[in-house]
Amino acid sequence: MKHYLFPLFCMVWGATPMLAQTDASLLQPKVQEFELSKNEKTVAVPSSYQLVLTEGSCPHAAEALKQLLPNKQEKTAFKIILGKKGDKAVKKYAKKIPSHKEGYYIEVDDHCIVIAGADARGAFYGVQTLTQMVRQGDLSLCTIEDYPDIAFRGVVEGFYGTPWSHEARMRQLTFYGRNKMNTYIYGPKDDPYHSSPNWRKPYPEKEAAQIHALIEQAARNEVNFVWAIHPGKDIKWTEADRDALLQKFEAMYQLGVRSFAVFFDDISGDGTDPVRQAELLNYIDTHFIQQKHDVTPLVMCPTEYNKSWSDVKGGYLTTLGKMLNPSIQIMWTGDRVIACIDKPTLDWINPLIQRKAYIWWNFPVNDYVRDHLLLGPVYGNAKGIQDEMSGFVSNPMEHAESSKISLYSVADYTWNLDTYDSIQSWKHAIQDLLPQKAAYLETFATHCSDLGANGHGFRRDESVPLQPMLKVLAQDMNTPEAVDSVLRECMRLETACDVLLADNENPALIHEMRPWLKQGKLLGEYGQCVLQMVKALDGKDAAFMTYYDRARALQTLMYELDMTENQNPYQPGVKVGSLILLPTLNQVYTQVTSTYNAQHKTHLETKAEYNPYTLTSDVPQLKTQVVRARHQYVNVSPSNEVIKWPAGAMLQIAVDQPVRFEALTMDLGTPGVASQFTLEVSSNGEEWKSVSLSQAAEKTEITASIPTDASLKFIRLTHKSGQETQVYFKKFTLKVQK
Ligand code: 14T
Repeated sequence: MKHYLFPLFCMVWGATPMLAQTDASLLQPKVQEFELSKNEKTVAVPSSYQLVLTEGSCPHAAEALKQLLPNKQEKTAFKIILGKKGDKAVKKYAKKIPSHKEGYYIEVDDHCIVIAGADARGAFYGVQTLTQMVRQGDLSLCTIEDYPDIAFRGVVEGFYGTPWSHEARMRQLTFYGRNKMNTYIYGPKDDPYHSSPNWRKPYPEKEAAQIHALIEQAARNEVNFVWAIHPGKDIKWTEADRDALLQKFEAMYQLGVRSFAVFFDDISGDGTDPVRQAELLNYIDTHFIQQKHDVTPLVMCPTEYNKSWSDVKGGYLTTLGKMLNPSIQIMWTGDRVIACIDKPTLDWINPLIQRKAYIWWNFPVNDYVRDHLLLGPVYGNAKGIQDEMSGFVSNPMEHAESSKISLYSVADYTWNLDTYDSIQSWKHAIQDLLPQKAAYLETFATHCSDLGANGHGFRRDESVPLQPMLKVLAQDMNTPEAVDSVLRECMRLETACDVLLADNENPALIHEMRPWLKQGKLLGEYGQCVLQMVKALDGKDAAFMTYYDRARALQTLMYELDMTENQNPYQPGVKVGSLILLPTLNQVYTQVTSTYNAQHKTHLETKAEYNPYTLTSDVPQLKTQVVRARHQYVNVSPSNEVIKWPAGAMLQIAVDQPVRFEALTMDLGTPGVASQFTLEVSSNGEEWKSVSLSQAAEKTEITASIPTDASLKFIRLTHKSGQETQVYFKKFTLKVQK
């Protein structure tokens, strides 16, 4: 039976109200069983108390309790009893403690609080729950039975790009503890000592000291610090490399690591052999993991880590499933690299690997859409599948603080799948991250959640509450209700961005979001201008022209921001509201300006923004890549994947006005591969002239200099060898002259 008491108090924007009693619906993650005592009484948070516990039994829980209620005294009537199953202190409550690992039982009555964990971590989680209750105000007399639905819950720092800073990681670990996540897998792709070739070497002193500090911080927060190694790019299947790996693990063990993972993702060549992988992992399991008696089960990430990349007949997954020791966990991202998880996902993979998949959820990671910040709700993972997975960890953005919006909800989902409510959880996350300015952050995040077009085809909804009015506006811009509500929302967005830009409550968060906040502010201003243009259309005064001039200026400012901030080499730029808000505003801008031109016989610019370049391809993995013009350069976004390029297939870029193509630079990842391709240019798409490609020996870069011709509109690259080839697609940059 679940009894939630719904608050009589409304949430007040920007402030956490003090409740006179406990609101179970606000406890995070949502508790499994909450029962109010029949008398519905409350008790004030004790100003002093006597602590009853078995010394040393739950040190982190005891420490957290001391932080919460420092005023522990010997002789006070009010008691707090803290312990774990088997402790004398909680013997009386033994039957009430949930049998699940990491579960706990809480009982609050008017002279005593009991926190009894199924284990030490459960007791720590009980204290976290009590902490949240205390922050709400008086405590309702109640009992709580709580436990996680999924055994391993948390985060895998597994993205490409700038690894999180040491300070960011320290803050993350506290956050995981507070939200009952027990796993942090350390595997940043850009840490040289995690991957090839330096995985064999010990960390230098400074890095080792930092990792040691992280391990201590993880322990204080009851988080397993899982250290991952990524050896597959250059591993030799020799005893020497096997021993090198074991030695590195031993060195990490000496530093304090008690949980280990081996990643074989994103590699090609010899490292991908499943028999060798399984032999190595079983060896590590038998000779290292099982020998130490304080190490958690080994985790591995397979090379075929999602369904779309799996060749079942090739037998990779089946081999791992058969050979790997049963205690070794196998990670899985789902049906695709970026996918949400449901029952069919697990029904497909679990039988193949003969165990429950350990989910690596690739959200909110944005390493393939770096011009977007993903601040929206966490949704799309199924309920009712808790018993089919052994773990669920989220791969976040390189923006650590901003990722907490999603991570809070991942904690919520993985603890209690069936009561998970994505919108409610998202609102609570925002409240938790920035309590004083939550309403503003919510407004901003509402319009900053989609990923834009991307090669993985993974999208998120955006601007949801405003969508109905945006759709009305797009159909008929002369609908006053729609004009006014969109105008008001744009004003709200501008205000929100200003308030957040000036805010001091969480400087690390604001620092990460700054470029997007600036863009959001411009977008809010732009929206207001465009809608004022609509309102001024019938006016007899000069207002229209003023709004028009400002709208044009704001378009330029948004473009300039996109060209100057967050200039990473992958997806440079800063996008906000790109799913529906900005496109709708641009459409209204075009319409209103065209109408004005027709009425006044003027020639104002009607185009809001457009991309003269289009990409077409019959290479399935390249079809959805994005082509962008920046200054003199036209770039196709690179892909992290191994591209299977069919025989005769091509990639074409077309431009809608003739230009002069100067040169092409590309990187397909392999020396000598240029000879398999032809490059051609055309002015009409029918007659083609070929251009020679050059590639220096041993180099992966390919260049072509294109003979002067100012009338070109097409350029295409065709694979001419008679059979499919595998390449990377690391760079494709065309230099043009206007
Ligand atoms: F190991 C994995 F499960 C995994 O997802 N690996 C990477 C991960 O590090 C990265 O952050 C994530 C999102 O981009 O996707 C995987 O990276 C890729 C994705 C590809 F499509 C690497 C190569 C790819 F071809």
